[in-house]
Amino acid sequence: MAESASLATEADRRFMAAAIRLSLWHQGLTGENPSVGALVVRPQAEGGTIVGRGVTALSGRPHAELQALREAGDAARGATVYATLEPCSHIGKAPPCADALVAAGVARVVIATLDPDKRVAGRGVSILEKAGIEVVTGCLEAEARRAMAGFLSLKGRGRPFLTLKLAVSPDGMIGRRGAGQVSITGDIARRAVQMMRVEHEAIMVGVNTVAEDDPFLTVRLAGLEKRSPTRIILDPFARTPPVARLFAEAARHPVLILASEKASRRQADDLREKGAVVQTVVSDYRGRFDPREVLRVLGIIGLKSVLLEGGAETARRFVDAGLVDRISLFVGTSTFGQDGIASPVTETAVPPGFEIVGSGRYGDDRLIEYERID
Ligand code: AOF
Ligand code: ZN
Repeated sequence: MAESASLATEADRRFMAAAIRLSLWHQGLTGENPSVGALVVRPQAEGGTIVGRGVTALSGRPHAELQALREAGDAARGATVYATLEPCSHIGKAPPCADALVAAGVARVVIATLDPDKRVAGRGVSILEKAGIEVVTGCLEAEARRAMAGFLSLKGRGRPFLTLKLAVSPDGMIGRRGAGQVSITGDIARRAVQMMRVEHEAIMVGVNTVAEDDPFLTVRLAGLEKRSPTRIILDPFARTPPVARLFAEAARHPVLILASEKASRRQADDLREKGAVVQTVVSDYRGRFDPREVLRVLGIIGLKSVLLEGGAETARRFVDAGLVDRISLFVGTSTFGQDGIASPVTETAVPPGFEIVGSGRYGDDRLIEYERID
């Protein structure tokens, strides 16, 4: 993007970091809109005072800047505004944020990253500059882009950002054949996984995982139960058992089954009766999905972020197709030995093109996070 990061001061970076944190509040709750953070700050010698705050409202509107300006009122005149995304220039359900910033008489706007939306794409910046407002772009851009990776993926590639979560034993196994759900990590790590579910719009698994483990795939952290994301099952032949436990809460937390045109209509109807939405995705002659096509369909639905939770074969196919953007690898403490199911990713077998972006410890278990470097 137009690199004007050199004009960002240390104070600018501090306020932008606060705006990015604010943007995370509504992560996953703003529909196809990104969750943007905006602050109105009255500059002072010592940095400044925040007089207005805004985060994109639930379902996507009103936008962050309008709310921050509303809170600031007259104090916005001559102030600096921090926005994690370029203020919009298009007329949607509300007038453009860029026009609102001009009307409010702000003196300076600091932006983390430009908006890839074709209706905006630099026009927001031009409106501000034409009105004589000083504009700084690229402030904490990498951090802001990470915070809205889902939106950028959907707008730029037409598909959701895909995170693969795996829990492996130290000898690189993700389970034991025919043993159903086995514990690889402890309770603290399992809670961390539930938090990851909260942060994504959908969880995706292959049908074998449902048949063998019978998981709920919901969030069961006290107070966050409502944040269970959509549960997606890759199930070409509509063989998800209608008695699967995940149907228990289908009315509250959607179940989306992706089946192929080869699935029996009766079985698909049975699953619909259990509360699932069954959507057809084209498959090959063996009834296998092309992972690219799966993500394309999920993009059409408008999903910005998906957490792929297994099993091994499903994970491997998305990894091999180069479609995984982030890997969260939990490593437990007890080895499995033989009859284990080998993980497609281990600490010593990381797919090419990934680098470590973070690590942590959850009880006795470790988490290593990798991201694709493009
Ligand atoms: C902003 N501030 O807080 C957000 C923005 O359907 P609409 O009218 O809400 O427009 C959606 C587009 O607006 C979305 O694709 C993105 O480009 C931008 N989102 N812009 O100025 C905000 N959430
Ligand atoms: Zn806007």
